Order: sequence, then structure tokens, then C-alpha cells
Amino acid sequence: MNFIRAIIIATVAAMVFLLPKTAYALDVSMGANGNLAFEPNEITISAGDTVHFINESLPPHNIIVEGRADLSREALLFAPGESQDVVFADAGDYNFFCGPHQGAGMTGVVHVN
Ligand SMILES: [Cu+2]
Repeated sequence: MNFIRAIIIATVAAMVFLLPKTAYALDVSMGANGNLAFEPNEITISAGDTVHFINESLPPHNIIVEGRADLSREALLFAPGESQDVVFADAGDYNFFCGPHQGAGMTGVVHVN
């Protein structure tokens, strides 16, 4: 009986260990409450996490990550609720802005640990 119990415990432990790591995803809204801003505009995540950018009001918005065309989402989002995901695979600090509204201060920074 103890042997079977040990096998069950070992199996469950292995299953938990082998579960794919679900990367954390953080929501950042664009233009919420009629502000030309990312909200939040300073975020800290772990390498491999996803930032989920959601279009709100005062479109169009996009996401330009300075010096990283591969992480940028240049396509302009017009409709509320449209979104773009950006996965930050490597540690570092990433400045980003909205192309149409950079001059209005629609900027932010992602700290990736
Ligand atoms: Cu914008």
C-alpha cells in the first residue's frame, strides 16, 4: 500500500514539475480615461513575460520599443479593445512610446528582470 502511495505521489510531483510554465501577462492600457498615456507607464516583469497592450480611447495608438523593431508593434490600433502582445525574453530596460503621441508624452519603460 505504501508503495502504491509513493508511486502516486511521485507521479503527481512529476506532473506538477513538468507543467509548462505559464508566463505572466501584464495589461497596459493605451488612452484610458481620455489620457494620452500608457497605464501603467512603468512596469517591472520577469524575462519571458508578456505585456498585453490594450487600445482604449483617443486612437490611434501603437507601441514602439526604442531600438527594437522586433518588439515594436507599428500597426496603428484604432478600435477600442484591439490589443497587441509583446514578449520580453531578455532582461534589460526597454523604453517605449506611442508613435502618434510621443510628443504628447505617451511613453513608458519596461524593466525586465
Ligand atoms: Cu497613442
